[in-house]
Amino acid sequence: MELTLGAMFKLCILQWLPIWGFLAASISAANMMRCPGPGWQLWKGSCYVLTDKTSTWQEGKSACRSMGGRMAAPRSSEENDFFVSLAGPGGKVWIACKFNTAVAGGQLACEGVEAEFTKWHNGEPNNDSEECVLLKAISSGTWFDYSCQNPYPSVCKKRAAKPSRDLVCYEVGENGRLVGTA
Ligand SMILES: [Ca+2]
Repeated sequence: MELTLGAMFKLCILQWLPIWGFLAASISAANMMRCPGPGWQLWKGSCYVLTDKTSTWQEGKSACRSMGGRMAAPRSSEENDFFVSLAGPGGKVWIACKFNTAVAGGQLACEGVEAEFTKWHNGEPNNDSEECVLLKAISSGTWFDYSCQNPYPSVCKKRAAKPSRDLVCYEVGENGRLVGTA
């Protein structure tokens, strides 16, 4: 490996080499994970963003796919709180929960599977004609069943990018310190 002093260069290492493995381990895993493009926020190994336009629930689902992700639903109280921060003060956002009206009584599916975590507002769900689920930051992140045709932003999610397991590259600054992954 030839190093050029006094200039920024790219350092590529094989992570299994012990000495470089130690160096790589000194950089936190969180810093090594990245989210694509502007607006995506990293949270626990996944990237989240709101669609930039309001739309029906179904269009929101398509918009998430077109950004390489999928519409997301919180799976825990902690993730629900993150959705609240993503929605911003007063925000109302579509989440990937929808009632299957083909089932008697309507079965709630979140991200395509039967919902295990829910956070209904008092009195909700309250209307058989409201099949989609809206999370309201202004109501402490509680959920409301809503008509799917209403226009709101949707929460999209995708996995954060990880560097290759075998070869990882870092930018090295003039002072010899690692600047970041390249
Ligand atoms: Ca309702």
